[in-house]
Amino acid sequence: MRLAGSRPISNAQRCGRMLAAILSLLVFPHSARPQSPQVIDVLADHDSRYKIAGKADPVITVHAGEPVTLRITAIKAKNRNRDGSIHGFALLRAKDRSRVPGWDLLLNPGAQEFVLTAPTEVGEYVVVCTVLCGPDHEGMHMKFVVVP
Ligand SMILES: [Cu+2]
Repeated sequence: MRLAGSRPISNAQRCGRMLAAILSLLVFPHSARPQSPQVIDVLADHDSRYKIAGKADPVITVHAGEPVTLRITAIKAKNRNRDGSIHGFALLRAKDRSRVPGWDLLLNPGAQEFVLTAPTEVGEYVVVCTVLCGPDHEGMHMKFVVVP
């Protein structure tokens, strides 16, 4: 692609760019949607740790019942499951460690996306790995908070 500003652009080019911008809005309307789901990026890393960019102590905070898009990149630790999954991502209620339906995910190597609904019950939860991914598997967990 030509660098903008390297030459004066014609009206036809200007028109083309405007059309491209309008088309991108039609094709990708998410940015324009007022109720777009919260996108959460998580790394399930080779050292059996969940990581969130910019957070030393990763915690996921969501609003009760809101739509959530989980984008998880998984990198293999030592072992993989027979089904090929290398980490898990299961949500448990902190008070009794009971599982939250719909939040029991198996992760394959690489990037994957899940469209989920946040629990409707406000409170503290914990994310745990459900794949025996390596020697540090027991330490693979993360805080998860549901706020009103
Ligand atoms: Cu794991």
